Amino acid sequence: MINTGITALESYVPEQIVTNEDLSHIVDTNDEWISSRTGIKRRHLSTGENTSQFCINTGKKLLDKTGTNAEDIDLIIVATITPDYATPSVSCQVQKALGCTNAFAFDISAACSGFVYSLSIADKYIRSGLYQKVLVFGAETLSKIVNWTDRNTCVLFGDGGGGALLEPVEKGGIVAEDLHARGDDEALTGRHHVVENMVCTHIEKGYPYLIMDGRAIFNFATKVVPKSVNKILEKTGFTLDDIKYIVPHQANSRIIDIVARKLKTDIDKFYINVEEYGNTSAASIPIALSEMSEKGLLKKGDRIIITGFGAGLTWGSMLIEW
Ligand code: B82
Repeated sequence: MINTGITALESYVPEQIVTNEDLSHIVDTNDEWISSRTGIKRRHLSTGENTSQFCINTGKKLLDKTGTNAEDIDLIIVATITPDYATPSVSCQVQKALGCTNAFAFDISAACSGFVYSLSIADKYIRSGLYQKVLVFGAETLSKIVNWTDRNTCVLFGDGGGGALLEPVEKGGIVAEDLHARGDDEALTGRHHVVENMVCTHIEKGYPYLIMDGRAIFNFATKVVPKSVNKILEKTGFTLDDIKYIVPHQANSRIIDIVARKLKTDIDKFYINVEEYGNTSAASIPIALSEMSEKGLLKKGDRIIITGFGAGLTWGSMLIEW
């Protein structure tokens, strides 16, 4: 039986750091307001690099680190809601830049759940036995779609990317998943592309930025995330004592506090780095995993649950064994 393992993790975030104090000079806000409601202290913002560059830099590190030849990569998946172009896909830009001439490539749009969805897809290709080496990225340049005059949203988001090399393993790896979507809920939307052409009779007024009903998505996240984590435990027969870390999408530390309380587990089981990067949507889980790997927190035999939730609405969790 073929399982899918994560054999390497890397990330790349832009160098420029913008603190809450820095933001207080462009909108009416302050560090106390932002950090007490979100846990965010600073975020990395792009000074010009686009989403593809975050993936390319991450991908180079993954190939170097593992001694993998670019031509041996079979598939590249990029989870993003902020691609450089409508077409070509970010994954095709990565394929070209890394020289992965034998890989096919596509992007996935599932907002903050994008990395979990993409791992799920990669898992099926590898389990089929037809493909062996898959690069999966989550990367965003959210600063492109944030309204920098809206103090309620512009303080929340950051830029960056992370990724993983996935390969067949004999045991462990991706053990279980629980994926969902609820398209009828529009509490979080971003950049409306309106129809405008010579036969269009009614041109809608678009809004080119992220919009969120904070309270509504907060309630959504604190309801579905504990349920989804419990579903994973139910499917596998494990309890939270068998799980070393829960790695949630880094949207807001208050969401994570409530999820921990509802799961009746210690907050220390959760890996949290929202303080440093803000909300980077599809990039938040791979950046967190890459940091954990760098710190030596992911040891052979460790089980973790990753859980993504966001616009769509979409959400999903996965149990991965190291
Ligand atoms: S908030 O609405 O302002 N709030 C909750 C009542 C303050 C604690 C808020 C803030 Br500020 C920041 C983020 C959220 C939030 O709920 N975010 C999300 C929830 C579900 C899915 C995705 C997100 C996200 O921000 O990516 C609420």
